[in-house]
This record gives sequence, structure tokens and C-alpha cells, in this order.
Amino acid sequence: MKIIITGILGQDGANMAEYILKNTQHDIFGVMRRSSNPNFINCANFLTNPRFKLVYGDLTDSVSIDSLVRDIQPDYFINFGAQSFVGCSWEMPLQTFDTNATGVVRCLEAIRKHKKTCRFYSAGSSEEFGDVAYSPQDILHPIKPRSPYGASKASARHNVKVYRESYGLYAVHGILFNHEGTKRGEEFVTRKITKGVARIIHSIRNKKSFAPIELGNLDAKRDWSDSEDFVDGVWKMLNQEKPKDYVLSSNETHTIREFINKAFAVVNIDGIWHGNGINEELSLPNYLVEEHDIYSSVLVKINPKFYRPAEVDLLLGDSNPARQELGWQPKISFDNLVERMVKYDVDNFKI
Ligand code: NDP
Ligand code: GDR
Repeated sequence: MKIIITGILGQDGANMAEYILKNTQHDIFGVMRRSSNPNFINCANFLTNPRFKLVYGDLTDSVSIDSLVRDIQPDYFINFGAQSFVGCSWEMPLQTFDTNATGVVRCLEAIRKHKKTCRFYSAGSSEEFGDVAYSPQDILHPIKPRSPYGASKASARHNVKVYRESYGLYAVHGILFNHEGTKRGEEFVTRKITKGVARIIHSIRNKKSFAPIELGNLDAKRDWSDSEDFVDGVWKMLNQEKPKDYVLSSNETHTIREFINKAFAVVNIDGIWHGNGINEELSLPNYLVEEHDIYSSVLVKINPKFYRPAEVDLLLGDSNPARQELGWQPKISFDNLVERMVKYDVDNFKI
């Protein structure tokens, strides 16, 4: 079998490739867009695997998507490529829509024309639920996006349904809640925090001053899981008898502040919160400042530039149907996830 995976240099694309290489005998064609300075760090474990091949393609370029499907004749097309950063989608609404929504139609059209039996995965998001109507959110929750990113994913969802019903394609649009890990991009809040904790603990241990981690809204609540658990759920969604969309989530929600507390606890720092709103800060307790003989003490401060024009305040998923009907079971808890990310970033810290 031949599998096209877009977004191969990103978190989920790389984890999906590792999962498929390990659990099947299929060949993978990993799609990357042309870049003057590509970063292959997430693909280090499989770049030289004989069952893996890198190919160029861009979701904004119909010719490249059409040619890939025509020439490779894939059995599965897993579309993880996206402008995936919600915060940036207000600055680049058209590029976000072209990549995330029109890009999905380009994939569906290429499959319809050249390989109708190819199974297609569309990377849907809990951001489609936006200002949520109820909790926990299940697959029937109304679509109420709050960002150009969320709106682009909602549009992709409608088109997947249209192509499934019009042409009988096996196409699914999984609704995935936040998922993280050691391959997570550094601008997302979890990785920004774990990289920041690594930088700060390194400074403290070397008796050097440090700058605080600057963040936006700490009250937002997210349902966080590990990406490695989710690629298993995606593969199960692609291998049902009939295509059906599911939610994948941890079924727990935590504030950004809770994530910060857990992350510092991994390196034995029990910070002290004080102040409110934009003046809120997390500081080192005095005994640690004295013990380590350092001048800096602010670990986290607010920078309003990280606030969003519209926020999704609360996400909490209901993935029970996926657990019961697909037999999917996540293995990594919230505490394990934070610990894994912090330890990885501390161990791999470079100045
Ligand atoms: P990443 O940002 O880590 O990876 C996205 C990849 O898409 C990058 O490798 C990027 O390439 C590539 N890409 C961007 N634009 C294009 C384009 N025009 N053509 C081809 N490739 C492109 O995201 P994740 O791995 O975290 O997410 C995977 C998918 O799942 C995305 O669609 C995301 O929106 C969706 N999703 C993610 C969730 C999460 O919590 N992680 C939750 C729900 C949905 P480059 O490396 O060159 O930038
Ligand atoms: P999200 O992830 O928008 O949920 O989208 P992100 O980690 O960017 O934000 C989560 C929450 O943290 C708040 N926040 C900050 N966020 C960032 N990035 N940087 C900060 O400094 C900061 N301070 C506070 C945000 O306001 C937000 O509430 C992710 C992406 O992976 C999407 O592609 C995916 O679809 C959704 O998850 C589900």
C-alpha cells in the first residue's frame, strides 16, 4: 500500500509516519513544501528508511496535489499539512483559508479524478466549536469558530461531507482536540512553556539571571493529549468499514496556569502567583533566590501582545464514541505529557 502524508515536517505528520512504519508494511510519501531552509528534526528517525520517500507538494498549488495523486496512486492520503497556528490566522486569513480549506478541496478533487478508492483523512479541530454551546463537546456540537483558522477547518469539514456524499469517497474529518509532545512547534503555548522552563532551570543551576516567559491569556482551558496517542486514533478512523467522523480528546480540561504549575513542578520549582490581569506574575520563592544566589525572580509575566482578538475560553472533548466504537485508548495522561515535554527540553537544552 502507498500512503501520502502532507505536513511531514510537522508534529503529527512525523508521528504518523513513525507509527505506520512501525505497525504496517506500507510505503510512505511524505510531502514537504519548498523552503529555503527546511527543518528535518521531527523526521530524524525515518528519513533514511527505504519505505519512506520525501516529495515536494504544496496545498496551495493544485498542480502539485493533482500530480502527486495521479503519479503515486495512493491507497491513503493523510492531510496534516496546514497553517496550524490559530494566533497567526488573523494576520494571514487568506493564506490560512487557501491552505486549510481550499487545500482540502484540492486533495478531494485529485482523489476523485485519479484514485477514487483512496482513503482520505482531513485534520479537523476543536477550534471549529469556538465559543462552545455546551460541555463536553461531542461530534454533534454546533460549528461556532472564533478565528479564521477555526472557520477554515469548518469549511474543510463541510467539503469532506459533500465529497463523501456526492462521490462515495472514503473521506473522514476527525475532530481532534489539542495534542502536543516533543515534536510540538515552539510557538504553541505548551512547548513555549516547556522550552522556557528548560531555559530558566538551566540559568538557575548556573547562577545566571534569566528573562521571564512572556504569555497571554492564562485563563483559557484546553483539553490536552499526546500526539503519539492521536495518530493511532487517526489510523483507526481511516480503517473502519464505512467512513465516520469522531472526536479525539483526553476528556479533561486544564487552564494554561495549571500547565505552567505542573511544568515548573517537574524541575522542583513551586512558584508563587501574585497580581491580576496584565500585572499577574509567577515568581521564584525567596528561599530559592537566596539559595541559588541569583538576581532574577520572575518566572512568568503577561505580555498583552499574546492576547488574541477573540479567544476560545474553554475546550473539553467527549471522545467516548471513539473509545467504544473504534477501540481507541489513549495511554499518556496530562501529567505524563507535561513531564515528558519538560524533561526532553531540559535534557536537550542548548543556549
Ligand atoms: P504543524 O504546524 O506541526 O505541521 C503542519 C505542517 O503543514 C508543517 O510541516 C507545514 O510545513 C505544513 N504546511 C503548511 N502549509 C502548507 C502548504 N501550503 N502545503 C503543504 N504543507 C504545508 O501542525 P500539527 O502537526 O500540530 O497538526 C497537524 C494537522 O492537524 C494540522 O492540519 C492542524 O491544523 C491539525 N490539528 C492539530 C491539532 C494539534 O493540537 N496539534 C489539533 C487539531 C487539528 P512547514 O514545516 O514547511 O511549515
Ligand atoms: P490553540 O493552541 O490555539 O489551542 O490551537 P495554542 O497552544 O496556540 O494556544 C492555546 C491557548 O493558550 C493561550 N495562550 C497562548 N498561546 C500561545 N500560542 N502563545 C502564548 O504566549 C499564549 N499565552 C496564552 C491561547 O490564547 C490559547 O487559549 C492548537 C493548534 O494546534 C491548532 O492547530 C489546533 O487545531 C488546536 O490546538 C486544537
